[in-house]
Amino acid sequence: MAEANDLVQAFDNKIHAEEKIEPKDWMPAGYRKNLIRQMSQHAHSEVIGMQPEGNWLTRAPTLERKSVLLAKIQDEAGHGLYLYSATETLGITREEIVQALHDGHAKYASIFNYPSLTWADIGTIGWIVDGAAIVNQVALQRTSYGPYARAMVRICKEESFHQRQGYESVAVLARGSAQQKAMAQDALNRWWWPALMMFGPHDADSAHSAQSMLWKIKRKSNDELRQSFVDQTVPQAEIIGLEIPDPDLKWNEQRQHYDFGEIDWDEFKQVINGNGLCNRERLAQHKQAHANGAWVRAAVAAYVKGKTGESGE
Ligand code: FAQ
Repeated sequence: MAEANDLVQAFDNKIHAEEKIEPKDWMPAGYRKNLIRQMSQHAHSEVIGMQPEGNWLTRAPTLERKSVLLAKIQDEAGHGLYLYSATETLGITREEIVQALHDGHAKYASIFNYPSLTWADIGTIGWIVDGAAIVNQVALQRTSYGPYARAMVRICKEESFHQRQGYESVAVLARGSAQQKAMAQDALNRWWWPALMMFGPHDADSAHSAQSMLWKIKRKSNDELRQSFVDQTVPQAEIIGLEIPDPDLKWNEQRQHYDFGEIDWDEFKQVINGNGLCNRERLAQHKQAHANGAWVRAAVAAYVKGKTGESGE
């Protein structure tokens, strides 16, 4: 008993002292479970997030845009891989993590259940979807679990490039022909509210926030992060002459922040419960790709077994 209390005390002391918790350290079962949940969902988001963009690879307007888009999508796959590996350090296998996605037990970011209808959507995803992801992930660089925090440092560097290329692409459309500008505005109209939903429910309605903040898994609350994103994005839209689709958006001199309208939480709930526009398509495509890759996994396992005598699974 005394020993168990010592372990809890040592864990609490580390959290308090801003030291990282590492895979071999003792940690409360709830901390481990919560991290597996958040990190695996984060990994799934990176991987599923490749789909709306991959859909435009063959239709990119120039060779340069195509190369940039290809590099970005490959980066997202890399982010998924770092995050799956970091999650595995918590004692769960990749197979179990992927199975949870396929069974519908694990979520992924709601935003990727919206369709990318025009080329302007691709720039807009870079600008505001990666933009929202960065705001969240910069805070997560200080998360208390070492492997997650370190993965975030590299991921943030790459996401910054994604955000900039997206903003530049939208800026080109916004100063192009009237039709191009209208296409950019239409994309912003459709992606703005889903981007705000990426930060999750209001703090008061967030199931995991209170405990995650105490354990320093989350360093800023859902609402704080959402506000930072709005504050940084509104001036960016102004510079390129696009309008944020929110009649309630207004600078609040007293708060020194933008006030903004209410999110459609019914839509959010529908999307995270599997009923968004593309949920079924996204999951079906993931299952198909996973099945297509079975022979690669089998070949790797056979290779490792041949070299080391271990199963490689
Ligand atoms: N979508 O109690 P909370 C990217 C769920 S990466 C779906 O507030 P929490 C890169 C939540 O899981 C984007 N589900 O939850 C890229 C929970 O359900 P559960 C991904 C959501 O964890 C760009 C329930 O609602 N980033 O975009 C969402 O404390 C472009 C209650 O919510 C991350 O994952 C949502 N938006 O806070 C790739 C960052 N919001 O698990 C390609 C890491 C909430 O009990 C192209 N994650 N839920 O079944 C986080 O920071 C947190 O998990 C939050 C949610 C803030 C997302």
